[in-house]
Amino acid sequence: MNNKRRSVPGIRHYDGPAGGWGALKATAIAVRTQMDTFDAPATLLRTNQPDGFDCPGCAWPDKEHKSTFQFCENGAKAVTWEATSKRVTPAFFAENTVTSLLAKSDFELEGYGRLTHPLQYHPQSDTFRPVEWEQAFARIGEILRGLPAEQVEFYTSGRASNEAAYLFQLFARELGTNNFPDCSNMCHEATSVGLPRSIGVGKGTVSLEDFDKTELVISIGHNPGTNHPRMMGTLHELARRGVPVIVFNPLRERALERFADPQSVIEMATYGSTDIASTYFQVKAGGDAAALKGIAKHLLQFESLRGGVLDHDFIASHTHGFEAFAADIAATAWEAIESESGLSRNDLEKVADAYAKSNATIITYGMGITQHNKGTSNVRLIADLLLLRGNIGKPGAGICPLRGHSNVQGNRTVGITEKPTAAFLSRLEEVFGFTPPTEHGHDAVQATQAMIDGRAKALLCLGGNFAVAMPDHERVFPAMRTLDLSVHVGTKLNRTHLLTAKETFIFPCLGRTELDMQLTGRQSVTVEDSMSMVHASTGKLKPASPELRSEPAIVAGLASATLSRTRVNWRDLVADYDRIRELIEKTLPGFDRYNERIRIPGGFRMPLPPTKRIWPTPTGKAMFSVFEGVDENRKGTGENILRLVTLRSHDQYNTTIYALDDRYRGVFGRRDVLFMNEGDMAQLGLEHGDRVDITTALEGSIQRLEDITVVAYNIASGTVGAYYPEANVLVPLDYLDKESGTPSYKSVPIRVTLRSKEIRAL
Ligand SMILES: Nc1nc2c(c(=O)[nH]1)N[C@H]1C(S)=C(S)[C@@H](COP(=O)(O)OP(=O)(O)OC[C@H]3O[C@@H](n4cnc5c(=O)[nH]c(N)nc54)[C@H](O)[C@@H]3O)O[C@H]1N2
Ligand SMILES: Nc1nc2c(c(=O)[nH]1)N[C@H]1C(S)=C(S)[C@@H](COP(=O)(O)OP(=O)(O)OC[C@H]3O[C@@H](n4cnc5c(=O)[nH]c(N)nc54)[C@H](O)[C@@H]3O)O[C@H]1N2
Ligand SMILES: [Mo]
Repeated sequence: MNNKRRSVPGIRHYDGPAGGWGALKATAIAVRTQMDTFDAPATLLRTNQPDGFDCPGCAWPDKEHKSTFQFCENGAKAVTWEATSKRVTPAFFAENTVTSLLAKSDFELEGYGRLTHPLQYHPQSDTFRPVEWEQAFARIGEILRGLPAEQVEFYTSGRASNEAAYLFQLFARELGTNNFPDCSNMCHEATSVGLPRSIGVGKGTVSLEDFDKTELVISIGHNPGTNHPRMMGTLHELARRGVPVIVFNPLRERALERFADPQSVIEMATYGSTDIASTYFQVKAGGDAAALKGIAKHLLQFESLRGGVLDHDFIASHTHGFEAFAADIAATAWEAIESESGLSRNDLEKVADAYAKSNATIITYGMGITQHNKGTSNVRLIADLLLLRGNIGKPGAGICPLRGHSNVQGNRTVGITEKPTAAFLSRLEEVFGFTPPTEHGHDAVQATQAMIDGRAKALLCLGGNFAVAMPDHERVFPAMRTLDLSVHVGTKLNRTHLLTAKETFIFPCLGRTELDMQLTGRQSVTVEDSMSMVHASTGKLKPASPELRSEPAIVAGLASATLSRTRVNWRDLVADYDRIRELIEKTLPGFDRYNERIRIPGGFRMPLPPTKRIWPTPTGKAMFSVFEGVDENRKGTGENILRLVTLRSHDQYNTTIYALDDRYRGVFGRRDVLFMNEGDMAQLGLEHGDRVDITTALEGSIQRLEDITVVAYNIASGTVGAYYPEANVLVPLDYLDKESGTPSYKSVPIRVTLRSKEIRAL
């Protein structure tokens, strides 16, 4: 850090490791500000225990779900945020109009606490008022029956359990639509589309045991210290075993550099830490495809010079398309690779060398790969690199997409998809006796477009904060207001709830941590983690309010009030969730003896044929792909273009802002910053602390974000970073990966203009 740099309020250099005492302190603060300290320790101890609840924080697995409590700062924040003692009651809503609430920040809205009553919007008074559950269901049923089914959108956020998600899709399909926008469409859709084409299954292939056996990990475009903190334990162990961890990330993320394990007595006592990344490459945003192609190019060259690098037997017997892949790599020029990735041919040779020496390699990746114009092709390129050396379907090796929400993978498995398979639809028909629609439905961007065009009239949200999570708020927010009906099932108030339609309802639901009692007694739900392990989650806490209902109960209530000739006995299913699981077992593959196997601690693994080198692709082989050129994204128009990545801070869970700090990046009490490389700043005549306006630099774009403070940061040249969701206004709705529909949140061409040299006070 440059000593002469002027000081900017809230910006301080952070020198320590990630984790360590700072993490323990942050946990204590989360507990103190959200919970009764009496309940907190027991609640936290029940996270990810065989008879406890699944941590709502992330989808990283636990070893057999029976290890001793794994300390995790952000897991603790997620749990205490839900188990908070704060409440938003009818009295609160009577005092605050929707217009006045819309002026509050996202941080304030959720910070008011847990929703306690079902609510209906009253336009005359501009307030939400309590409503009886059954009365609300009846009115919603009436509206939905008056609409063509294709005008109704069913949005799912990935925290919903398998049981709730299954009932939700059943409701939609019996009504007659496959419109399933979901959070996965903004997240790992590139994985769900790309991996089936490459290996036949849209899921990762590694398990935790593979990390014990691996010889090399390449980590691309994810920030585990913040977003998958329990993964840090695994990375820490690897580093201690001397396994190289090679990182590709435009930002220097502290946890990937140095981490102090709060579970390690020695590190905690000595203020020690462990270096995580053996090598850290600050690739340009959107430069990974170029880098991956460079690594492949070196490998092919090593092979022709010295041989023994490619796994020829594997390629011959298990793959298809190698020649076309190799020809494209040979035709890709080093010049293009270097300029697009920002990395040198020599740097990439080091990676290729380490990769050629390793007998078992895992590649992990996150949003830095998927949220680009060619996210799907990026994912496939990662698979290609692994296939070259037979790194799929052998111990210690494989592909590891880091999922987002704790059950986003499970939601997809149980049928939340706008493109259902014919096999699944015919099973639904056989089991339930209604004919589900075969026409493909809408994903998240298509649903929004349908709302904008007036082709969608109702939006039902099973969790989430749809409008805020989406790009292009200037277009998405007004679209919410054109609807006849919006219905939200949630735990806390958020902005999407307040963008009211002609009629709007908010239904408060039980969270993961809470006791779920139904007619036959206490219920458990099930979830699937990033490594395809399905297990039970059982809440124990007293519900935040006696009025709350479970998500399955709310979905069933809506369905029975809407479908006058339903073939499903909704009430019976909600009485005992085992009955929902029986139906899942009957209609979907991989759930044999579902109820029996989730009663085994740790649960069971969904079938993953590629782990046995069985490839459910049309050719029966793993498929190499061809990534045309090296550009992952459209170039902007005009001069001085920078590439914006939108990021999560350490104190947020997606659109939920826990606090205004981002400790490891040295930002405190504010979020209105633009991380910028010092060379780029000098070139544009900008100083640390200057205030700028940002505009999107794509043809015809009008997106704009005003008054953002420039912060000098260790970030790849040409790349700038700002926080999600504030920066979502800059992402055009149609700036996306055409194959998967995923918005390109990590690569928006932008331009900055100086607004003021004056430093903004906090
Ligand atoms: N505490 C917490 N946990 C979470 C979440 C949360 O918000 N808070 N969100 C959950 C969800 S839904 C998800 S999807 C995951 C998200 O987890 P991540 O995938 O880690 O998501 P991001 O924070 O968006 O950050 C991505 C990382 O990619 C880097 N990056 C950006 N662009 C590029 C690029 O072009 N190339 C490369 N190589 N790197 C790039 C960024 O610098 C950043 O370090 O986490 C889940 N877990
Ligand atoms: N610019 C930019 N935009 C992005 C991203 C990015 O990296 N950059 N990331 C994208 C990604 S990866 C994702 S996954 C989406 C996230 O999109 P969403 O999943 O829609 O958003 P969340 O912020 O996770 O949703 C928070 C809300 O969920 C509700 N909630 C919490 N717990 C529960 C529960 O147990 N049950 C129910 N019913 N509701 C609950 C609360 O009311 C809370 O307000 O955002 C996407 N948007
Ligand atoms: Mo996500």
